[in-house]
Amino acid sequence: MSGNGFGQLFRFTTWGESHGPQIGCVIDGVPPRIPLSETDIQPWLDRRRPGQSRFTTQRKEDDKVTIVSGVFEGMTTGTPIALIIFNQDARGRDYDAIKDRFRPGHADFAYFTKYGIRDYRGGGRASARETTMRVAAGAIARKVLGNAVEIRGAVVQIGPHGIDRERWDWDSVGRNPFWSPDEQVVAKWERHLDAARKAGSSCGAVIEIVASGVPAGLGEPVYDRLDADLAKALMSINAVKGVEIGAGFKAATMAGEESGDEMRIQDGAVKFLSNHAGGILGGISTGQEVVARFAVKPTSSIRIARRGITVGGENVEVATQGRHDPCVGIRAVPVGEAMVACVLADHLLRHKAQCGETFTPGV
Ligand code: EPS
Repeated sequence: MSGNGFGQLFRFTTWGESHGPQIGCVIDGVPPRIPLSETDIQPWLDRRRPGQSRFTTQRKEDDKVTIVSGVFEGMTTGTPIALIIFNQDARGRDYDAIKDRFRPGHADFAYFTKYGIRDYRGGGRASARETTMRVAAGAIARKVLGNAVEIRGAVVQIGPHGIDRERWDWDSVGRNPFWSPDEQVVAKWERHLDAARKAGSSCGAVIEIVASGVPAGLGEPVYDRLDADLAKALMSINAVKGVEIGAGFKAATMAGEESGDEMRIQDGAVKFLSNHAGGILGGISTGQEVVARFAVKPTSSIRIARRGITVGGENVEVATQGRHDPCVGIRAVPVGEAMVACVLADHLLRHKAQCGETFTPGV
């Protein structure tokens, strides 16, 4: 039934609307005795927060999180962890003009068709505001995974302009407003975004998430393969229209002898000579970096008038005011990282429950 929860052993459920009073989540299944406080969660939320550059929505939220249950004297107790954030800059009236209109490409038509009622204030439940709590859950997932697992993300394409992978530098990602690992593409992206913004338009993006230090053995074949769960997790993010693991769609163009990652034992450990599999074989992590990409469509709430319909069945023109990201894919980087963290934490707990510690061949 209602799909507001994600995961099996590490399970989180989010609630709240974009222009309602609060948003929150409950995370169940977190092992006891993990040190946890708001300071473990806040820095991740600060990376996603709106209003931090001219290339994102100008809505100002401080996204200050409070832990309201599941932690005692700085330690998780094994009981549900509840988190809450108060919306500070909600402005539902911005949407009065479109309360009876459906925006082309927006979830509002589908929500109304399904439920017969919708919260028209912004995206309501379908707003990027909801992703705040995914990031909060992801911060706790990172604690479950421990420091040996590192999950990082970057934007690799905005509109039609991709990065040059030869220039990939993780240190660049934190130095520009686009999370680009290629500093030289930034000027081009700036021009593209400024033009879209000024025209009242929007554009899409591709984000890549890389998780290193992931132990071999995570993933539950055949239906809960690690890659299947990652695809679901990333596809569940607002505006995502495509997900790839490793070589992804390019794998279909490769020959067998090129695609399969060759293996060697080196210094008593398994070494793969390439990573087209994205760190996953048979739905199970191999110990290589787990690599996933997802495509975010252009924001559908735009100022350019487009053909839409009303609740009453009239043909109208729809233009959206309000504060929108000209490219919501930019702020999807911390969200993608968080979803990957939640999937990995869930599968770590599931793997340990069935198999105990990991068996590594050749060691
Ligand atoms: C967004 C539009 C606005 C933003 C939102 C992203 O939301 P709504 O359509 O619900 O009014 O302000 O971002 C946030 C509030 C947030 O916290 O991420 C958009 O179109 O991209």
